[in-house]
Amino acid sequence: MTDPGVREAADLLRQARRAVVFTGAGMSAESGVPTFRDALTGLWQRFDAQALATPEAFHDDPALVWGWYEWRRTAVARALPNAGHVAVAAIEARVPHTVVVTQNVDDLHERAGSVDPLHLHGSLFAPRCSACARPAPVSDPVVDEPADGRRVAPPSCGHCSAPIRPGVVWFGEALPGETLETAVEAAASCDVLLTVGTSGLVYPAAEIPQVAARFGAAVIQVNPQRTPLDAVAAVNLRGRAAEVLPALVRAAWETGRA
Ligand code: BJW
Repeated sequence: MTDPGVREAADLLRQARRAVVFTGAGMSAESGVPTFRDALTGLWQRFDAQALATPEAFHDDPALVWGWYEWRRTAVARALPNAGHVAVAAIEARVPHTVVVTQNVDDLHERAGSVDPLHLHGSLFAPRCSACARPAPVSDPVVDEPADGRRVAPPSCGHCSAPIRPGVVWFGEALPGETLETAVEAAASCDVLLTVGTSGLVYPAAEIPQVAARFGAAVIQVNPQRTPLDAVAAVNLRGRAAEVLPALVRAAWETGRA
């Protein structure tokens, strides 16, 4: 029998005319990509991810930070989208005007079939010059990247010779303006927002479900843990993305009114 929360969420999704799917690191956890707040391993276990994801860390020790991102880029290149990513693409195909907004810097939504997800925090696959901001070529992921990671000096910009930096948004940096604006507009005009696998701690991204709720949308949350977004969610589904999202799609469209 379908869980009553899943049934309620499925009814909301089936009736939606505009939806937003808002995702965080938990979305990719079952693809083997660690969440941002999981303990780091290998060379990086002495560090806090929150301290590595800053312009100051890159300035002080570029090889440490570039090595960390190369290790993560290799891990993502080896990972596959999970059943949750596939379910998000299915929702997008069924609910008109669905916008996928992700905080993730991986490309697993795209590889599962989502069309142009909005990346609020950039991408592991869009390095740029730290000085002149020109895009830099993306090298092939290293096949024999050591499991424990390694320090790697960043390449130099072909134009101005400054170090190349990862194309992600670090703490203290502005999010890409147009992307954020599009995401906020989608949240303000949707009738359902599905938030998946985010701790809801990092701003301004965490505002997005709150904007949707403020403008009258029903917020559905998928997360095994409680988060500050519980307070705005009409339905809280406590479980993992790769299990709950396919169940939601089945309940909404495959088993009719389950
Ligand atoms: C599962 C699961 C499964 C597990 N299924 N679920 C207002 C108030 C307070 C502070 C601020 C504020 N406004 C701004 C700030 C400062 C700061 C901030 O928010 N700090 C907080 C820590 C307090 N924000 C910023 O600095 C932002 N910039 C900014 O505000 O600029 C202002 C400015 C304006 C104009 C000019 C200049 C400046 C930038 C924030 C950038 C965040 N970047 C990062 C790193 C990206 C690159 C990288 O990946 O290395 O983005 S930080 C990190 O957090 C990453 C993530 O996208 C982001 C969110 O994390 P997420 O996705 O929620 O992951 P986790 O790990 O936290 O949670 C995982 C969840 O999954 C958990 O809940 C699990 O339970 C769940 N889960 N398994 C489903 N299987």
